[in-house]
Amino acid sequence: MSVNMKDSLEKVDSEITGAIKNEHTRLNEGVELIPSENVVSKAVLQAMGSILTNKYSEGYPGKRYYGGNEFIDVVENLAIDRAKKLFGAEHVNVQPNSGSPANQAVFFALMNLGDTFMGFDLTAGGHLTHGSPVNFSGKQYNCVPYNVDKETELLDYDQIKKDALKAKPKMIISGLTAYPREIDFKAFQEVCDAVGAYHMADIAHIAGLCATNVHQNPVPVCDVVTTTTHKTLRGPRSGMIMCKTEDRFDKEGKRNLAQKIDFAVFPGLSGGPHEHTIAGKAVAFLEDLQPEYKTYCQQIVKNAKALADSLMDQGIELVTGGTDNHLMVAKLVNKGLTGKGKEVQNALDEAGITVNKNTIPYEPGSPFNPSGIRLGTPAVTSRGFKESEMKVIGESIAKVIDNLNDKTVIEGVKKDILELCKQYPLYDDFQILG
Ligand code: DSN
Repeated sequence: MSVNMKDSLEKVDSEITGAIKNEHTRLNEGVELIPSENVVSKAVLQAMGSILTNKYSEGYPGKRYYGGNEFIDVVENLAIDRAKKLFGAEHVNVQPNSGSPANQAVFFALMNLGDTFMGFDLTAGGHLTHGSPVNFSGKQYNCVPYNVDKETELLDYDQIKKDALKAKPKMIISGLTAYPREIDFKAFQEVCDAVGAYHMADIAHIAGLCATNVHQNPVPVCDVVTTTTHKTLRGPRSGMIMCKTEDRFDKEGKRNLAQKIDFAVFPGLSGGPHEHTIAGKAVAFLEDLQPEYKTYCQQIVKNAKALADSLMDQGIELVTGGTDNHLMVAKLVNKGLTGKGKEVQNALDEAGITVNKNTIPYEPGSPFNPSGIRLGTPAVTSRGFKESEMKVIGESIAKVIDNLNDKTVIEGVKKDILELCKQYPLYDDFQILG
């Protein structure tokens, strides 16, 4: 094969083209209910697929280690300014490549190795980077986890405060990946104030809801807030850190809080930022600043409540008995499916419904064979689904769960789902860019 730099992807690489087209068909013909996923606009895709991928720009706008960055600075400054406006943030770093590196940078900026912090237990709704023993956060730092109340499955802020007074953490992380209720960031801040800890909120899942005040916004409250940009924010797969300028525990230090965060990202952890992705973030933030985006975020929550109601009407139990945000966790124990989250995930996949197996609080199975599935509405809401479609999807999910090994039922559900999806085509003007 001779390489011609001007040939299209379709002409150059039929294997990658085929995989992209198949993924498009999968998305178009199925219902995407993984709560951490979404579908981006064509404008975001174009920014990410642009020539900005060519450039090295180590450093920050106006202070780069390479020449030729005048237009890259325009891109990065636009992303920063739009994010500040969206969240009311004092300082923003748009360079982390995803949520985990963003969280790692905060650990690096605010703590010394071995320091104690508190994070939400992974099986009850936290994240790997909130102190899991197999992650840098649990290996290199001393994590004292907090959990939900066994009966209510809700966060118990009085208990968290008692635990914090004992543990004396340097930092407390608030945030979620599988907790279906509103997080009270002010209550977490009170705990942090009582024990003299930094407060880091990880809003990767709920960032869009926070930016539009559909959920409490932690940015005015916390020292530092991290997020991914590809979930409810509906931007490219990436991350971001927002923080106060001043470090309230180190007012005389060599660097203020904003400078500590920036220094931890670069040169602490990363080299050249991915400016094509930063351009995608800038475009997404511009979209998120429009009034329709708030309506979208409100619809995410309405759809989640409709899906939760539909599932519960079919006898499926949910963690905490419902949802306040974009996600819910279905418990399979009362269906005789303890430890069978993976089987349910696979059966739903066959029916064209994508969810992920998930642990439930005080999991009786194991992380690899958990007793729940996690579902969420950001992607289906982007597609245009409303409450009536969520009711049908809830009924379809229940049918699969109740007939896990019945291929005829699963085939029937698949047909219904395909009919539903045909009414809401996704990327119908799809073409491979380039
Ligand atoms: N992996 C993400 C999720 O699915 O919740 C969190 O980063």
